[in-house]
Amino acid sequence: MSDSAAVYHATATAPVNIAVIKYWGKTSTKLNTPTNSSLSVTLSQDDLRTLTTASCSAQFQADALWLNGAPHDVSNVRSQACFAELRALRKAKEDRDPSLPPLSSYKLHLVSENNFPTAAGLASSAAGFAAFVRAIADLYDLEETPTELSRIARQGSGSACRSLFGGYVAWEKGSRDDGKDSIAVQVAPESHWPTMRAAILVISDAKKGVSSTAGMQSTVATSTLFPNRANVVVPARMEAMKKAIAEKDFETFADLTMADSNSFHAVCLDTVPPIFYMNDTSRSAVRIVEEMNRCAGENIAAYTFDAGPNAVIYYEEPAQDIVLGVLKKAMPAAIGWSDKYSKIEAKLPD
Ligand code: 2P0
Repeated sequence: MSDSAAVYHATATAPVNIAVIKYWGKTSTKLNTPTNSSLSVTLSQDDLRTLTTASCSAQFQADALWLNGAPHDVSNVRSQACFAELRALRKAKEDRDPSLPPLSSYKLHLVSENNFPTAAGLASSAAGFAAFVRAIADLYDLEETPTELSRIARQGSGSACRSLFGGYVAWEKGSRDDGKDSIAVQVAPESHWPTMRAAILVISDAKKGVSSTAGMQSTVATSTLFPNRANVVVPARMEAMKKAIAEKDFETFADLTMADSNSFHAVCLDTVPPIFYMNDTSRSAVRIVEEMNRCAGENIAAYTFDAGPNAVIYYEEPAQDIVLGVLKKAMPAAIGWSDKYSKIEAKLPD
């Protein structure tokens, strides 16, 4: 029986993920399907996560979202696509069991908070849309698997589909015209590689100049390097990365991670007009990690950069003192503005 005064609630969290094989390019902006598959490592929710409470009630007048305390627009097509898909699943459940309260017909209120500082310069859309979808799915008591929900989160923000899981996650681009097989799957749980660690080097907290959505569309339209990356380079790297993860082969994991970051930034540079996400300080971090690995005689650290200048450094726990020690010592000197330099060490989940 429904109760017109009742307010129904569910709370969920979703982690931040950092891609080691990058998503960059869409085959359909409407469906938000990618030109290539991608693979990410999920960071610890202790350090970086979005917490979202979803509520619904017959009393609510409109769908609404508050993000870190401020009202946020949900009239955009991406939020609307997620609402519509989740409501359709709930409606089907209510049709199967008419004793359920008709939550699919109620307006939704979402309250969302990040536990990481905005100054970290991290794109929060991945964790944000993943928590959005997870919280509503829990409110609606949906039985869909994380992979099934990833298809919905993808329509909110591509990288969000990978944040429905912990550990190592592949977003398989799919081949269907309707995008139904463009979904995320867990390649390995976090417990598979317990020594894996990530550190985030905050180089700038400035908002990025070119949004990912606009940047990738420009790259697809203009870069002559891009088709080779999407069709040849990345498919081979996806397989090699899955094998490296299965074998806990950090040497290969690091080679592939650094190569793919550099390939992604190369196609950005090859875009007309060129897109620069890395800056001189980012390039210093590249040189330091390359030199550290050369001196060690093996890869003890791997850098990767997303659509901004900040570095994520992967390493294994036994190398922590040397990797973070060298970075702490070298980076302030290298960048000369240590007051603006900060770091979050994000341990992966146990
Ligand atoms: C990634 N990035 O794989 C890549 C690497 C940035 C560089 O996914 O348009 O915010 O919302 O689907 O997911 C950023 O793109 O783009 C991103 P939309 P999204 O993590």
